[in-house]
Amino acid sequence: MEAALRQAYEAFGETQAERGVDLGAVEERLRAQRVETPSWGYGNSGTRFAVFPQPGLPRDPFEKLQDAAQVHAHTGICPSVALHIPWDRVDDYGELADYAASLGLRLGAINPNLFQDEEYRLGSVCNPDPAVRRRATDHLLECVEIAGEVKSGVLSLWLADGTNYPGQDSFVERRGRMLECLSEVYGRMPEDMRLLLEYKLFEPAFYHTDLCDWGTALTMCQKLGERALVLVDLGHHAQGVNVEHIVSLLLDEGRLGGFHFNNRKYADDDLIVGSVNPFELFLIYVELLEAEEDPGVRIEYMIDQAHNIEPKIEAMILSVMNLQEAYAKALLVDRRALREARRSGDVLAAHRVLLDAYSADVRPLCARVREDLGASADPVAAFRASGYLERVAEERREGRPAGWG
Ligand code: RM4
Ligand code: MN
Ligand code: MN
Repeated sequence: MEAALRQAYEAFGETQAERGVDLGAVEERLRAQRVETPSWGYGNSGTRFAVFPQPGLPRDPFEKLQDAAQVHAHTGICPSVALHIPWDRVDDYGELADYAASLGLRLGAINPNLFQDEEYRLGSVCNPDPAVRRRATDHLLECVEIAGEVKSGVLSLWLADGTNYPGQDSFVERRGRMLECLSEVYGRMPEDMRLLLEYKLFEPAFYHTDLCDWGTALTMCQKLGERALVLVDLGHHAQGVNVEHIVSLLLDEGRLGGFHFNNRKYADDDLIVGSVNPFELFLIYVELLEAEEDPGVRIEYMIDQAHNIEPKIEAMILSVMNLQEAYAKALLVDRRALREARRSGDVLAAHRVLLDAYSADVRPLCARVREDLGASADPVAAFRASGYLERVAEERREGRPAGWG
């Protein structure tokens, strides 16, 4: 560790010791933090209007894993990668899993794609045509198989189903169709597999969305069974919705399955995690602290991001660093003082307990933890200095970059 950083870390340690913080325990939890990155975050993506090409993009799932391995090497906490099928379809999933292992990675959540085929114009599992529902269900079953082959215990499902015009279809019938299809899939999942159900307010449908919020997702999960859990994507709510409250409610119901971290200003913007609203991220982690201490609780922490103008690997690294910092700050919350302030009705004392933790500069702490993990104190600088991007830009000149096609 550089001298200046070491000094900053020591000063931080002294301040926290005065606050009664057990720094060893905080560091242990930071070392155990895990974040899964998405294969699709390394390939091409764009807005509705344009895709801006970048040099050195991966051309297949194997190369996406190479890029993900860079993120893990520099941050130390991203050993797994989510796949999107068919974007990441390969002939031999065992080979892909072995390749991941050779890079020090493993394959994570399997994400089916029920939104790009022509047949899904009126929806997938909610489609009025039983033949289309059959096709959608078969794709989900294929993804259960793949999850088994790559030893991932997670099927992560987002449905684009919805309608564009009032009167277009029956809400209730659509819900029944969804339940029927998902029940078949749930029934075919092995005992140790979990189904994560992700909701989203709108888009691509503009009048109604079949799974539009935590309530529609939660009630569906309750009907399916206890291994069906809700996934919260931070960009999938109406403006002003209190996401940390939703998180606490789902935890209390034992139905919080995981996150898709990203950030937004307006809608599903898929920006760098913590870039627009870092305080929200901190507050979400505050809600998670106690639940994480329950050994029965398993939450998948995943990033779901699309980088349109920013360099992809660096953007992913920055997202992970922002997650580390948000978690570190949450771990500094004086929970005893918070409980006391709440009990005595001291509104501002309670609020200030949070502000006190939030305002700490945890960068030296996170740098130290990353070094302990064998990663980089300054991941972005280290990645830039490594020359990786220049190298792959040269190696990957030929062929077609992977993307949402
Ligand atoms: C959706 C949703 C899904 C993601 C797709 C690409 O908005 O967030 O999780 O797989 O985008
Ligand atoms: Mn998502
Ligand atoms: Mn999204």
